[in-house]
Amino acid sequence: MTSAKVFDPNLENLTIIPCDNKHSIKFIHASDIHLGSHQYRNDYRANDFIFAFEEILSLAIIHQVDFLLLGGDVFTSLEMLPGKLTKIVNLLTNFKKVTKNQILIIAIEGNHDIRKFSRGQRFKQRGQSWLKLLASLGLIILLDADVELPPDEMFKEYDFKARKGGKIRIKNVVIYGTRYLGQNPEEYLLKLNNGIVKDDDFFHILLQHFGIKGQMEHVPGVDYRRIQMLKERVNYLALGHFHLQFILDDWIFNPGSSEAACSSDFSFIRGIFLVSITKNEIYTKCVKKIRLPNRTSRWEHIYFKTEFRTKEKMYECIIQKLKKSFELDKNLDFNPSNIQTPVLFLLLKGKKPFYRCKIDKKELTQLICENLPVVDVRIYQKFSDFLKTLDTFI
Ligand SMILES: [Mn+2]
Repeated sequence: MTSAKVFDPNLENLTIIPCDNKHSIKFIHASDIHLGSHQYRNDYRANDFIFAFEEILSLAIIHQVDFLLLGGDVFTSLEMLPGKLTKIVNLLTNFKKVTKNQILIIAIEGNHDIRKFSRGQRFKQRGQSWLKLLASLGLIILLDADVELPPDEMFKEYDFKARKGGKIRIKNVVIYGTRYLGQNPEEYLLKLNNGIVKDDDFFHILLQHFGIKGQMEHVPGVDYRRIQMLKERVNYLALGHFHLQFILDDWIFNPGSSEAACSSDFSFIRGIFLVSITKNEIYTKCVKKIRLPNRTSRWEHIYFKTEFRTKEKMYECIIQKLKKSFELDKNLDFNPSNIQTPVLFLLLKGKKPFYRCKIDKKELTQLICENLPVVDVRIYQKFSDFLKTLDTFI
């Protein structure tokens, strides 16, 4: 599959997988799509994120789900190039048409959806997001409960006319959602819990954008013990925020990012959840993990034993070494639209080059992309002033 698919969305002719249990309710839980990522840096990579989104929408049709949950960070920042936003709007319009508006997309804002990316003036006017625009166009349902109101008033039923609300009922499922609650979501947990009406006739989902402490090293998150109280009223805590997938106690679910938004994402297990709920005496759920076809990556290490006289000589050496290493892999082609064409992570080690040989990352990236089957390059320089012996390097 290739990311070129985004230019020709084909949601009409998908083969639907028949459902074995007609009484079950099905949904897909995805998160952290980061649309707009890499849009200034690399167009092929920027399309990868739209492609991942298209893949999620396709899976929603193939599995005939009742709704689709997006746990925040749908966009990577408030800055979107018009061309990319147009593609996303067209994709959602087409999805709505093909599904006859029978599969609602339910989203919340993550920290990235409300973040200004570039330097310059501080962004003061809060409360804006592209998700709000998509909701106002009727393309998604944005759940945005007002957490400043008393608990019994904060989750207002979604109003399809005003296109606003904090909860929505689909069949026997009630979904509650708020925007990103900031750095200390723990403060709001009791209030959220009190706002959710306990009723065992319904299956309750709470959609939130925060992580759980301990699931990712050195990344702060909510203490698992403090969240226990929600278990009384919430059957499925649908999270977004951490790009690494995790499931806790068959109750807390975090699918991870849909496409690798940063270098560490490439090594994480990530994807989406396909959930089916059936009610007999009580509700039972079956959660299937689905991996999305993502962009591949590749690491290369180059060790400089000598100092180069010119930058050009050094670049030439890098290209030659990479060519040699890539030759072993005969299946690679030069089509950057193909997600099998990897992002290259290049680690340069050894003797620090002379000042006049200082690497221009942009220049070297371009040179590598022209000469090797890679879509983009990330260059890391770990030079030392003294040549280490080979054994310390190994
Ligand atoms: Mn994210």
